[in-house]
Amino acid sequence: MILLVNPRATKPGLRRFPLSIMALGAALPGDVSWDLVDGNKPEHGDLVEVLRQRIEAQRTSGDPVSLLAFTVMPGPQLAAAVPVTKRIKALFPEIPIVWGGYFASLYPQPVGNAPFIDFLVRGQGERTFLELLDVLAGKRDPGTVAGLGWKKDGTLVLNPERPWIGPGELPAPPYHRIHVPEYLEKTHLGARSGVYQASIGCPYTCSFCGVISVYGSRENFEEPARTAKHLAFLKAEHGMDSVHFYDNNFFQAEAHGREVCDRLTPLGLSWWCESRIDVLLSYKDETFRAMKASGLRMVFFGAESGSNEVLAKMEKRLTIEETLALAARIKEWDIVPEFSFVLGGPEDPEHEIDQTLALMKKLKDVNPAAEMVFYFYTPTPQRRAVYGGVNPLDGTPEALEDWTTPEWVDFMTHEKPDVPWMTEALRAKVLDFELILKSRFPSLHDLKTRPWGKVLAQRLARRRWADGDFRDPRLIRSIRKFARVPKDDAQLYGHLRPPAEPA
Ligand code: B12
Ligand code: SF4
Repeated sequence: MILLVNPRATKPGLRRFPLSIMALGAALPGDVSWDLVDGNKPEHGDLVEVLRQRIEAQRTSGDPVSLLAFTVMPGPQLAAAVPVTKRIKALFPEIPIVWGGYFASLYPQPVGNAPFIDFLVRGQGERTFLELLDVLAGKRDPGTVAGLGWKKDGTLVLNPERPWIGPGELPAPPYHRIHVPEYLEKTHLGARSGVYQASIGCPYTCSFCGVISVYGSRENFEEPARTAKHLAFLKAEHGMDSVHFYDNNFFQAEAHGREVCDRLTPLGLSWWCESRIDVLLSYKDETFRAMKASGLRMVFFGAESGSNEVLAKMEKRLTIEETLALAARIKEWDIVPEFSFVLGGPEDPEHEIDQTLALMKKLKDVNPAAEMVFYFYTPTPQRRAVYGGVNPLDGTPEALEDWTTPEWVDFMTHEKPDVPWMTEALRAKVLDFELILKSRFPSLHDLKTRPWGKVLAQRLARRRWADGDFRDPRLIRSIRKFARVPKDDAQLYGHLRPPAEPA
């Protein structure tokens, strides 16, 4: 029995299909027994105990656990994964443990340094995982498995990367191995929202992005008919009414985008995806019509910066003029754009931040429905040049446990990276602006602020927004804090949860 584990990455109400481990399980041959253990399920709060009981039960059933495979993303999921892996290894030292996913792919060295992890897999996992089973069965030398990281006399050996294959060559997600309704949650799109990924990778070269570090600058799509078939199943069998596409870059060639929309139209789903601004701007009106007709409600775009100079340094291949044009064009089709920004690069962050906040203001003038997403620049390992010319591994911890401290979790979530060029004052300036913006224009995603709080904060923010006065909005902050719906999940983000209130 192989246990495929998704350590807690989010709170139960936000859980989504655990696609990474579902993909691994689906690729295993029929004679290999496997199961999924999803730490995002509320009943899996104490994941060590869940795994311990499961391993004990398997021992007596005659199909003992032979391998534990963890998927780990940088951020809170890593903070949850480390103590669980460490404890399980201490309890069951004989069971091999393998880590894969974005953290092991971007930062293999600290994973390799951890004595409680035996193997790691970089990049696409399905075929590497299968070959690892041969290694464990003594049928293969670990040095021959592309994509594998293993230990030779206690030292990490990273085998060459494995060229990856497209989704069309991989098995369908094994929905029969999860309880689908548990994963259809209420979102701004619908009452029973699901997720899906129809392509792998991205063909661009943005020099701050973790996707191309892992998959290189290449993208491969599955056939639109296959996408529609899987989504039709989820709708017919489980009543899914909406879907977030997790593709890094959903639209590329216009004919392909058009076909996807045409195939989605009969399903009547509301949907969200991520796309490039320049790509959509190049599409014809009739394609926008097809997108709208197919239920496309919102598109997430990497606008990244309000400075063309910075965009060029990021190798974004985009201009602010294109971003403004797209904001206007997509408004005509009543599709909400969600513009994401990477603020605070190493060169003159103050000036760059001013330009970016100014662009956000203009975007709101052009298209008041546009949503803004704020991230702070966090250097990420790259295959080529790194935006800002910095060493992304500089100062990063060698020990895996050190990555789980709140400081490094803040780094990985791109919310509060402790980088030398960002001052507290600059960060506060961005956060104050964000607060006024999101009070003046309450976000569709904001399900946490009570309606009265939104109305009151909006009134107070209106004048400030018009006057461009973003300094120290203390009163608005207090109102929004007071109006927050209390957190319903005591285990939110593992160790990052606030300490329990004294009785
Ligand atoms: C779903 C998702 C989430 C979900 C997680 C749901 C869950 N699993 O419980 C949520 C919304 C919680 C989330 C949050 C975040 N995410 Co996220 N997320 C994604 C997303 C959109 C899809 C991942 C996915 O399921 N893909 C489908 C599967 C099939 O592919 P895969 O994960 O790559 O898995 C394959 C390989 O990696 C490998 N593999 C994976 N695990 C394992 C394990 C083993 C044992 C093996 C052998 C192989 C293996 O094999 C798999 C099959 O080929 C990706 C973007 C993307 N499209 O990949 C971002 C992405 C992974 N997230 C990212 C980030 C940064 C975050 C956040 C930090 C963002 C934030 N600021 O808050 C948070 C924090 C995460 C956390 N809590 O720790 C980045 C990571 C790169 C980076 N720069 O660090 C990505 C790439 C987005 C991006 N474009 O930057 N995320
Ligand atoms: S377009 Fe998006 S996913 Fe693609 S390389 Fe740039 S930032 Fe990464």
